[in-house]
Amino acid sequence: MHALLLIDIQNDFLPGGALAVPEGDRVIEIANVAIESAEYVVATQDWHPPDHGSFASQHEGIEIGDVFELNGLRQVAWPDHCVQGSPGAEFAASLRIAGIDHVTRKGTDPLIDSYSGFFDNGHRQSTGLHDHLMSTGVDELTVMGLATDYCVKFTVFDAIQLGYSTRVVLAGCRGVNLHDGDVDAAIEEMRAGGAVILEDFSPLT
Ligand code: VGL
Ligand code: ZN
Repeated sequence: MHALLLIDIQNDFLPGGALAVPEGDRVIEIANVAIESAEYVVATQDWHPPDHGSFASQHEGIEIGDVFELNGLRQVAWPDHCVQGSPGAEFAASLRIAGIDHVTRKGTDPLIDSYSGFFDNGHRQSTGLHDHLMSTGVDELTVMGLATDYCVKFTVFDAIQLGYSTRVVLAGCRGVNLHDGDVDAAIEEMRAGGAVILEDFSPLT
């Protein structure tokens, strides 16, 4: 079975949000069209405790955008974002939320970040998404959402490694581009890894 996998379409990643992705709001209408035609829809939700270790605010002398070591892993320092229960962590208001069949929350452990919807950044713990998809009979994924160069990219890498046939719809993705070229590089890495990269959404069948 085929599923649509929506990555982190949350207020904090939209223009005006705490970790605003340029044009992040543009993905919503594409996601809504995709939800309409999808057999099954899963959404990930970045869901951090207020003291999450990826937040620059938790570390003396570390500024937003700095790279530092968190629990043995390379970590980008982010502004406080997607704090559990806060408005910024909610799905975008205009997203067709009623069409979402299952939500996977990630980034809940304060000691480790989780860009991928499947595992934390150290592949130490799974989020349960793979088990859920397997038990639902999902073997093909169409992925879109935010941000192309972080959570979309790492979710796609894991999806391919886990054996899912994986499509990425670029019109439904936007990236952070902390450094010029990050988004283009992410797209090439996903393609090289085995993802089918599509410019625009078109329903299967
Ligand atoms: C994300 C940075 C930090 C994302 C989440 O959704 O791509 N990026 N947390
Ligand atoms: Zn996050």
